[in-house]
Amino acid sequence: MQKTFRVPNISCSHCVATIERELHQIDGVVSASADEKTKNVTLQWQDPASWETVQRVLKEIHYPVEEE
Ligand SMILES: [Cu+2]
Repeated sequence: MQKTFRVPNISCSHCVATIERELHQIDGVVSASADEKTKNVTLQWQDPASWETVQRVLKEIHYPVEEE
């Protein structure tokens, strides 16, 4: 699975580093790349990771995914 989504709370390179680090810790995440300027995150994952897990983790670290 691959998805690009927006995380409005991204404000600097530290946010980017935190998000990438936390996402990589989810079992099943293949790649995670956040962009400071666009506030977009591009993520690739496989089982046992799920979109629900990703959303929950980002919410827990105070970088919730933008509502669509
Ligand atoms: Cu920051």
